[in-house]
Amino acid sequence: MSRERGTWSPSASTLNKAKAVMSAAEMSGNLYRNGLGMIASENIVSPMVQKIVASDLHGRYAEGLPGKRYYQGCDDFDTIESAGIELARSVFNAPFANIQSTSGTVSNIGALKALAKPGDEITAVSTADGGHISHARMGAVGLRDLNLSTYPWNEERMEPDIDGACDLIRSVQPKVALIGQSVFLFPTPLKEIADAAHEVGAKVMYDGAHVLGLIAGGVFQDPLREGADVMTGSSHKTFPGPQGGFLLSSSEDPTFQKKLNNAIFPGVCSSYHLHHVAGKVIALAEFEEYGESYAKDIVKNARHFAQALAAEGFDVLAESRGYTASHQVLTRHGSTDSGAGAKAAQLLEDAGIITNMNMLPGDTKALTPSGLRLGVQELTRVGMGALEMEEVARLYARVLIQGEDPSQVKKDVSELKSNFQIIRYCFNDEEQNGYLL
Ligand code: DSN
Repeated sequence: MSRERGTWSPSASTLNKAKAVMSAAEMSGNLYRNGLGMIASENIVSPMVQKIVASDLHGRYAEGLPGKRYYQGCDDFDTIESAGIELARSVFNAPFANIQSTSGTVSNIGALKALAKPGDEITAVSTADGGHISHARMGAVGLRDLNLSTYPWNEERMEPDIDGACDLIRSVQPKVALIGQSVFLFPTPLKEIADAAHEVGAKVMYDGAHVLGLIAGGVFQDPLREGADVMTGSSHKTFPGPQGGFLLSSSEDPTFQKKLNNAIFPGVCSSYHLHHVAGKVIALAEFEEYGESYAKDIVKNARHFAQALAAEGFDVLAESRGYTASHQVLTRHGSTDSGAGAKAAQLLEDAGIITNMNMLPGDTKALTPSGLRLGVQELTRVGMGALEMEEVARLYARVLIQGEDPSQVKKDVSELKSNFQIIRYCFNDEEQNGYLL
């Protein structure tokens, strides 16, 4: 086919492929609009964030820091990023904030670049116990060629065994003591670990990806005051911004701060998705206004949901600790490595409830785990409370305990969700209290 410049009309098959992609994206949106999004690492962004993410910034470049750029045309973006750095410092109560990283994992790679050299030792939670893949040799830790030792795990308390972790740190003498998980039910007793780490000259890195909104909302723990030197995190989980990352520090030392900034650019990012940075800034402003009540409501809902699931007959982990102190709830659906978690997740999806299978203590295979990890941050964001948590637990029971046909349950899921179509905890326009999904 000859293509005259500027006049190319795509062949039907190319156009159809693009249309199929557009339609798949719309259907994905409908899945969540009519269903219950309960993946603990996801959230929905406010309409103002959606708008700025779709702005002209999506195609622009910036490198460096505000006022010190390698490209022209950045003055307005400098205003945005400077406001964002100030807001992040305030929202996370951090002397240092870098808001450029494009994901939590990228923040982790950057932090590990700043804190360690290839061949150094690192201690972290194992992926089997809920550590993130970037804490493992298969991920960022391996990319940086660090020698990993993992903390012993206290299954009853669902946290590192603190004495064991401190002993490990004292014996391995790592450069980095990494704390934090993707399965994150309870705050980590950080002070003891930080004391042991600092005693052997290690830096403490806290991965707050999942719980960043809860930390900023003052309802989880305060890592930067409890001994963490650096805190990394995602901007799109309990912190309800667009996908991206943060790198924060308790350090006032300009040389260390420069090292952290350099680790992101030029360390691991060239340009850094300016539209998402701008979205993070709006989300930070919204969080400053509404974050505290959002965080409180998330934890209240998670506890209530866990109790309601237990009352329905589910095996909910960590009963002795009140099930959860975060946005997450863990349920066991069969024996170790049985794949019961995968089957449960599929049945729930057939009923319009979107979750993820998850390894629980004892499981060794990521694709056939026994459990589910559930998050209530998205349901909370559209205004669901205690009554709805009970209703959702009943819907789970109909599918997974009573064995009802998921397609029947799906109708009631959709009916429930139809009453929760407004995004809360964000700036409103003049006509309505919140925005339609
Ligand atoms: N793997 C994601 C999670 O769901 O926890 C985090 O990157």
